[in-house]
Amino acid sequence: MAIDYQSKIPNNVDLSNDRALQRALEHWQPAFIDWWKDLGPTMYQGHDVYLRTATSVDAKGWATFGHVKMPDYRWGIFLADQQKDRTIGFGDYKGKPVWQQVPGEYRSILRRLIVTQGDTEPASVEQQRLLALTAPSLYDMRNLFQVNVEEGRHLWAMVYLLHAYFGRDGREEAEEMLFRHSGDPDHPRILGTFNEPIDDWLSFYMFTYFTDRDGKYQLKSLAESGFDPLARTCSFMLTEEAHHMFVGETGIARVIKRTLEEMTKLGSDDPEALRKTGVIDLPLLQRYINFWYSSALDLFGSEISSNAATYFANGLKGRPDEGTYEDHDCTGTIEQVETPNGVEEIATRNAMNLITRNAYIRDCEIGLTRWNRNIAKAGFNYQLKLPSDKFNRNVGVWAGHDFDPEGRACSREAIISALPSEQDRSYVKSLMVGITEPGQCANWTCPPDRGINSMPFEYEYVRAAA
Ligand code: BYC
Repeated sequence: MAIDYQSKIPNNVDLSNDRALQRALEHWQPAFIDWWKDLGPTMYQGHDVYLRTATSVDAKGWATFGHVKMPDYRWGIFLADQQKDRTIGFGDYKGKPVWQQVPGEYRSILRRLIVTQGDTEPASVEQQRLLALTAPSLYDMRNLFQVNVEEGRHLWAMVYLLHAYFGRDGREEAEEMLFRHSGDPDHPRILGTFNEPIDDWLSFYMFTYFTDRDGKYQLKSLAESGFDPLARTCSFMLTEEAHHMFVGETGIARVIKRTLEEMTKLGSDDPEALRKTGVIDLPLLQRYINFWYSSALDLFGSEISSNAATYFANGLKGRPDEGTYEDHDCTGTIEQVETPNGVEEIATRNAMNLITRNAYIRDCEIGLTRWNRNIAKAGFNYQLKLPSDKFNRNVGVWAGHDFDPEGRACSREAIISALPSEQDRSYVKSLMVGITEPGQCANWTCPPDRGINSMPFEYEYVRAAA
């Protein structure tokens, strides 16, 4: 169905034919806008920002670009088109028609999955709210805002499901989404990483590379769901997610490119000498990778999980790209899972978090290979690496065990020294200066190869309202 932009809430779910739901969502809308104004991007709410907005949910007609004030962004409800005769692709109900309503016996687990997913979206906006003040260019500032408005829309996606399919409890959960806040000691966000501050741009690029990529893999798993409205909304969210990971990958690549320029000029990779030129040395970058990657691994839950087995058995959450697997039942097979007690044989259904995480890890490697190729091309013998999955873990079988980035048992101090130090963080913060001249770029990074939507880097992506 085409997107209806005439309604107060843009949608392609025929909202105007369900007055009760429309009223409930119109009631939630001002609370969302208040939250956005209070806890969304600071300072720039009145500026015109060059944003893309969804115009259609198919691959061809996705987006339109134009200057918009963020509070006027048309947040709405967009689901990928319904597939005719879709059946459940895995678990005990494989081959049965997908559900258009919530099956009563799975109501509370489905609600929990949707709430956990939804909670991350406003969390990330809150985490990033001060970043615009130190944006390294207007291009970057625009990308930050694009990511933020789309996370806001992803919240809308989950709130729609809660309102439309979970009655009063759903409405209460939707309110809670705006009540919990990232880092709030009394009402924190649900998952660990989403309470970590993101107060410098290196962290933002790491977050969009590693944490948004967890988002991609979780959404891919939920896009397989037998609960069809969840599958359809996650399918469309995935199309928006791709740009966020692009921001991370190219953001880190630009930092590396700039550092390599200074390394080449100096003929040295000495961090001290490089810091005098105001760029980010590669060992510091590695420590940021160690931090954000290990935190992202925690987001997959435990390697051995009866929750994950239940989700799979009941057709609620599959594996990413479920269609590429041969066995969609997974009852008669086992996985070898490494644990502190040695390798254990675990029923495949109980190892779903690990299987999803392994796909994620392979995807993470792609960026590292590209970055390392550029380092080698510049003639330097340094390789960025993903740390071992045992390093710095707070969730799962390795939580509470001390392993270094190579996966060797180590002292607590060795872990701490592989993570960003206070000195690293304050050095990175010292580099953060807001650049608001079109076409200018902070010294610690460099302009991208191309701008947004064929516009040049020099374009005024963010401007004061006329
Ligand atoms: N922090 O069996 P376990 C995104 C809890 S990011 C705190 O090990 P399970 C985005 C767990 O809830 C993607 N608690 O794990 C990115 C459970 O609690 P209960 C977000 C954690 O349940 C950037 C207990 O520990 N989407 O979209 O198999 C910007 C034992 O659980 C953590 C989703 O996560 C943690 N890290 O899997 C914006 C998808 N990990 O039930 C957005 C929905 C686990 O005992 N969520 N716990 O009270 C899920 O599928 C699952 O909840 C998880 C955990 C994968 C997170």
